[in-house]
Amino acid sequence: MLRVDIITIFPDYFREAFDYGIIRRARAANLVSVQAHDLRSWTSDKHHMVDDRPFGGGDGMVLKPEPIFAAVESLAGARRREEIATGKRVVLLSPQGQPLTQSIAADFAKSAQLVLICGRYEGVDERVADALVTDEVSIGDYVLSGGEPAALVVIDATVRLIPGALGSETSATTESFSDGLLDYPHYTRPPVFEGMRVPEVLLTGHHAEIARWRREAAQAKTRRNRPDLLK
Ligand code: 9WO
Repeated sequence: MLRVDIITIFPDYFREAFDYGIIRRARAANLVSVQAHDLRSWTSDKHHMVDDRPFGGGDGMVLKPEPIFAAVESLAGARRREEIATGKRVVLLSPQGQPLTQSIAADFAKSAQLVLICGRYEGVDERVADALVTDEVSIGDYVLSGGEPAALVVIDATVRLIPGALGSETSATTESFSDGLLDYPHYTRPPVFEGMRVPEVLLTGHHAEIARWRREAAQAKTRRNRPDLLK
């Protein structure tokens, strides 16, 4: 069973996020447990302060290190990266992280525990990334208002790769990225919709021809939208 713990100042953001589709089924099958925790519950001052002003000046506020270290200590049993048990990962979602890939998600799916730290405000005290985090991960080159949407993306990509999480109707190996290309185009009925025809070959039942069409269509799509994947 993979245990996923999310550290956030907005735990309610995740309230219904895991009640749908593959994640819901994986939870029901005890393949994964997911829990969001309020960072403020690891503060010790009267006002439950999680942020403070940046050293060196500048706009906005920075998430303080103490509550984050305390949260990871209570959730993963360690206060330093070196003390984190094998199979546990402490992940900081950040635009400065390494880009999330299918291979990183597959790695996460094999772990015993994922602790996901969601940043807010202008950023997170760098001592978290330096001394506590095992993986700093970005979901793409854009700025979000916080790490929460990125945590959802990481969890979704990860949970569906836990053996048994996908139904027999879908196999993770026949999908986008497993062969380094984008997925081929899909069609269903009707064969003609507002004058737009489904490619004739898909209606013929010639499986070898269909496989060839799909391979070529996937290549064409990849060349147009993601030429970087072909190099
Ligand atoms: C903003 C910014 C703008 C220009 C160059 C670098 C920059 N970094 C940031 C930044 O770190 N903003 C964060 C916004 C502050 C903490 C909350 N935010 C955020 C974005 N958390 N997580 C993301 C994110 C984005 C993409 N993938 C994973 C996480």
